[in-house]
Amino acid sequence: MSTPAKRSHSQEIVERAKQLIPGGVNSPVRAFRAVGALPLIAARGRGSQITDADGKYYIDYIGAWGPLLLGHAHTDVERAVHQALERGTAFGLTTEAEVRLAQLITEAVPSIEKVRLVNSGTEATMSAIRLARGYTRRNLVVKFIGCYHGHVDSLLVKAGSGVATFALPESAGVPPEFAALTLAVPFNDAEAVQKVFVQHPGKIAAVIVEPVAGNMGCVPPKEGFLQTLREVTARNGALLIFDEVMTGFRVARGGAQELYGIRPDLTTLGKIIGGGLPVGAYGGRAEIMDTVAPEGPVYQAGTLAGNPLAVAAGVAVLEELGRRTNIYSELETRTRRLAEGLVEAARKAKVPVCLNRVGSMFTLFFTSGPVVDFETASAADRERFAAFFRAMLERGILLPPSQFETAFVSAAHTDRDVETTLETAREAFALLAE
Ligand code: KE4
Repeated sequence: MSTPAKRSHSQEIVERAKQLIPGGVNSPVRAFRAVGALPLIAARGRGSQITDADGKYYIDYIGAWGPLLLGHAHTDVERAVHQALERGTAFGLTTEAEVRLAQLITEAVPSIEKVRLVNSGTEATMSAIRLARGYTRRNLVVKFIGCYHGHVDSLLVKAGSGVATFALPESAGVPPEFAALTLAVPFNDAEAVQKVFVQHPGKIAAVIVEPVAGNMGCVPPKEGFLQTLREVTARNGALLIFDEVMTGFRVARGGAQELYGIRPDLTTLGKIIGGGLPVGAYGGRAEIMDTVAPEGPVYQAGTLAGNPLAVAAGVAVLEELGRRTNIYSELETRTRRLAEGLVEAARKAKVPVCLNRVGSMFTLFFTSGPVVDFETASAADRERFAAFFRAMLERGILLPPSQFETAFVSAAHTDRDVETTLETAREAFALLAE
């Protein structure tokens, strides 16, 4: 009788994790359920590469879901965190470093006159919604179908990311009374937004939007869409919230609002501003932000908000971005080369794809497209995406494990990485075309 194949170290860890953690993961998308593959167990990262628990190397396009603009284990970040660690891990008191991070954020994003640091993107959006409701004294919030703003009860309505990946119309546990306060309209549908304001005059506190959607896969805003949001909210006394947790410092140093020339009332940030450690932030006009406790009546707090280690990593990254002024043009050139190569490889293999990209964030949709909202994103062939994902993974290329996620190129990715990725993609597409 043949002896069962010895389980890999990764498989052993996955089995142990499943005994102790729901699904064996601390965030659903890491379970690789949508792509029918064994979830990766990361052991270490360096630059553009990660190594799994069995010592296998991958060129990484997940990038920790966005924070690692400079790549894994950047020396500036390592040094900054080590130095902060020698001074202690937390004080529950203000430190000079968090004032420095606030300064770097406000210098890069002019619409942010004051900013509050929190521990995650979810905390940032949750706080921004509460602030908008407290400031306007209104209760309704408009969001876009397929956009994901973290696991905030009132925003887990027709959301993207893992909610879309697992085809959950909304999450269990969110009372209908909460969901009733959220109005969800199609992304890129300016008319639908104008209509919802006519239907609910004087009742809408805010519109929250990913200015470049990244959680139904990457979907850029149509010409004029963001401008319409700006005008409609201003005309109706509602706040415009740009959720730039993913796009902040990603698509430009000043985020999507710099790229598209729109000034929102509030902005949420996360990911890159923590350099891979837990940092979120929300900020905006001082007269709005001064409604937040202890200045005003909107309460928000956090034991580890502005944590010295996390802030040290964020400061190191934002200071590096201040020095490397050509980093965004480098990312644009390298990611464009990768995107064009992927589209060409698919064309040669006669596999219909539509690639959406803004700067160094992109998604390869397995549909001829165009993909402009959640409905057209949902038309993508998820089985084909999964087969492509597995073929790339087996050959050492790690893409985000869901058709509804965005891939990221970092400043650590090299031209050689791009060429290796394209050689591998040509093999993977050929397998799909069989
Ligand atoms: P966190 O709470 O996960 O730090 O941030 C929530 C969030 C808010 N807003 C936007 C635009 C986001 O993209 C996110 C989180 N992004 C997902 C990736 N699509 C995080 C990955 C995960 O959930 O494991």
